[in-house]
Amino acid sequence: MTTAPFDHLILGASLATLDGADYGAIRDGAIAWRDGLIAYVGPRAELPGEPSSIARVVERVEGWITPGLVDCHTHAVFAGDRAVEFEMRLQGATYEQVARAGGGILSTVRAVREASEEVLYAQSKPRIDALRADGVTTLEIKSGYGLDFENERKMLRVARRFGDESLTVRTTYLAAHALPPEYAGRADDYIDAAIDWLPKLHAEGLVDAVDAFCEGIGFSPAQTRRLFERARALGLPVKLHADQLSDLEGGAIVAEFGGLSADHVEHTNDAAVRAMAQAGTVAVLLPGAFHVLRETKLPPIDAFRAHGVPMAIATDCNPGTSPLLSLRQAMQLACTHFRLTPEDALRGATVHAARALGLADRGVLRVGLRADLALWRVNHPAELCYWLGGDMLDTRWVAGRPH
Ligand code: DI6
Ligand code: FE
Repeated sequence: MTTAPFDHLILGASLATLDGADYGAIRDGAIAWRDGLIAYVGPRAELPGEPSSIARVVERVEGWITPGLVDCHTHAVFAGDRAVEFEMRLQGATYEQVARAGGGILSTVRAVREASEEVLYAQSKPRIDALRADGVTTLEIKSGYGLDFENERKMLRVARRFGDESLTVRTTYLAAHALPPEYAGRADDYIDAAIDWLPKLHAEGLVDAVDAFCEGIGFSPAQTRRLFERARALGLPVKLHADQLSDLEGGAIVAEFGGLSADHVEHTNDAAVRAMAQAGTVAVLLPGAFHVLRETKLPPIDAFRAHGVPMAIATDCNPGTSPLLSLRQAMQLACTHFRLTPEDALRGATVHAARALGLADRGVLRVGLRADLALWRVNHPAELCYWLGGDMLDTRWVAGRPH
């Protein structure tokens, strides 16, 4: 008896492979996988042999198949919410004023510290479920609302629990997010502590990357560099909340460390863009935060394009500046606010986002890569960036298994 070369074969859908120009589109396509890896992707007409003889499962579907979406920047694990702060900002308070008055990130820190691990998990789960329901198959989650060893650890443990066979989770250590009240006036001491916790959490297998909030209301470039040096010594990749509210050379700092990504980047200057291009650092655009904060300073999209810096798009799902539960919606905002094309936005939420996480095995439909796919009820992939809201996902497959 001969064994079928494919576990699973899908016929009939159009494919946005993102491998090549014009979405890498293949109409009336076929895609097959074996052991969780793509084994055929191409036109149906070029499939070798009878479908029923070459695959154990043959499905006929309609719609468009894209790579599973990758949300490469979230703070989706937290407790409580900040709706009151939203109301304050609508009455004229700025994000920085709210933060300096003890609200902002620190109000979420209080809620996270009070929550047990179970409560933190239960409160975060609906958000993770919403992101999954809109096509996310790989999700990054940051710590950064614990700001002490036990509570950063609690956040990372909860984040890890969301990772399973139906969702890849990458965790990022963001203890350098805000200065906790017990360290008021002692930011350097706090960074020392955060540097000290990192190897312990890494030894527990809880850390995939290291991040910081380099900003006037966050940490200085010098403090960021000290943390990054420790990350480098441990072999951990870095990324950074860079140049969101002001230009602190954040993009250049990440490039200096050969980092994965500089995120936000509204105020990043031209020299830093060039440094990012040289280092292969991805620019992660977060249009949800831009939208909610009613920002007007656009990230240097043309410069990123001119210098060949890949642009990723993420939700930045967080309780303060981006309570955004759909990566497709972030793609829509990237098109409307930043004038990305829908094709660029889709690449931003797949292949470039995977790169921002250091993952080279996904984000494109190509033989040999993971069979992480999303099937959408749309007539054209641009529709993914066109609708505001709605329910367009038919099925997601993660490593070849439907979920
Ligand atoms: N920038 C952000 O977009 C989030 N953190 C950061 O440094 C916002 C986090 C929050 O306001 O809770
Ligand atoms: Fe963020």
